[in-house]
Amino acid sequence: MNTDLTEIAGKFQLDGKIDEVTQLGEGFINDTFIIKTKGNSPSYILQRKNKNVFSPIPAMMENIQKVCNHIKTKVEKAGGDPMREAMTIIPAHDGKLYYLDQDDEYWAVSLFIDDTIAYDAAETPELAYAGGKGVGKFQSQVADLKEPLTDILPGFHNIRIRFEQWDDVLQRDPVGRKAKVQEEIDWIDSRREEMLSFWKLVEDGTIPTRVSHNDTKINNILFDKNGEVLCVIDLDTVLNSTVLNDFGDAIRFYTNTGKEDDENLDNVSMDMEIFRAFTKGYLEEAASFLTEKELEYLAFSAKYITYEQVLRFLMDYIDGDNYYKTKSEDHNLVRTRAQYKLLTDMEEKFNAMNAAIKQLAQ
Ligand code: GN1
Ligand code: MG
Repeated sequence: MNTDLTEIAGKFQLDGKIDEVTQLGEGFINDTFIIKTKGNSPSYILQRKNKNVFSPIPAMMENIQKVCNHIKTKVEKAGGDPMREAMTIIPAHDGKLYYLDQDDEYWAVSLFIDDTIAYDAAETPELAYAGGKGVGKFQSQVADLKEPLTDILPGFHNIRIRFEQWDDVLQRDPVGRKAKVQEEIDWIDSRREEMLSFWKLVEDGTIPTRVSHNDTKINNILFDKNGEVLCVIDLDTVLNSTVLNDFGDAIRFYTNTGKEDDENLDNVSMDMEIFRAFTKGYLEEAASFLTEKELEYLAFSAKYITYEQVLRFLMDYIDGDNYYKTKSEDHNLVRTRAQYKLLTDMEEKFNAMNAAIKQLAQ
């Protein structure tokens, strides 16, 4: 990338003089950097937002700002620190929530919250419990956000729309990979009706639509040094959808005993102890607002989101790897198989998940 990151950072209303801008983490979607400043001034997160995924970016930034402001008000009322317990978006010098560079790329900046820990895996039940409380608390903080958010990701967790994309990619087979993955394609097709019948309940309002985060993997949460959740980050995907997406995606990520792209499928399974711990924390915060129908489908949502993830990785593989950043030619296929292994283990443990939820919800 030839972009001058310091110049881009200079377009925003930062405190202090910029010292250096360096890459942070390896996101699948956006490019993320940290801006260090001289002296005692704060650090910042700089992101190039992926305009092929989120569209339009200005509306996405408005969504994020609405959610941040709403949470800040809640935190203040509860006597907390709104600068640490909610994200702070830093506007550009012209007041916009983003900067558009000469290559038509969108950049955004937020305050870096220091003295926090981001985990890549839920190593202990204690951490999973704290994460569950974090996701539940986030949902309860935004539960009364009445203004609708702009849908900048049409069909994100909507399996009906995913199937439209799926059918289209399979029909096009743009890079000739389809014939190699017939077995994997059957995994998707054999569960189509089951998944659609769940989504119908969201479409007809049986399962309510609320403000949801939609990308609740553990590294999208900042923990404080005592292991408590401080702040939920990565708000790009906040949407009006079912909150079951958040529970399901968290279970997909937290309970996996292997990696999301584990090549050794023996490593991959669903850890029921982590499931119980996350769910306990989640229900402590969320049970008061969840409806009976939402509770009834909690365990199913873990299967739903994991299935969707199998579909998305496989669809991207067949499409020629246009969506997710990949590190090898068959990376998306490796991810597909690892997530499918997780799905089949969830299917085996479905009754156990439901029993645990029943007990914890009492
Ligand atoms: C992406 O951006 P990141 O890494 O937090 C993706 C999620 C997937 C996840 C898979 C906008 O999340 O939906 O579940 O990768 N985000 C988007 O790890 O597509
Ligand atoms: Mg993220």
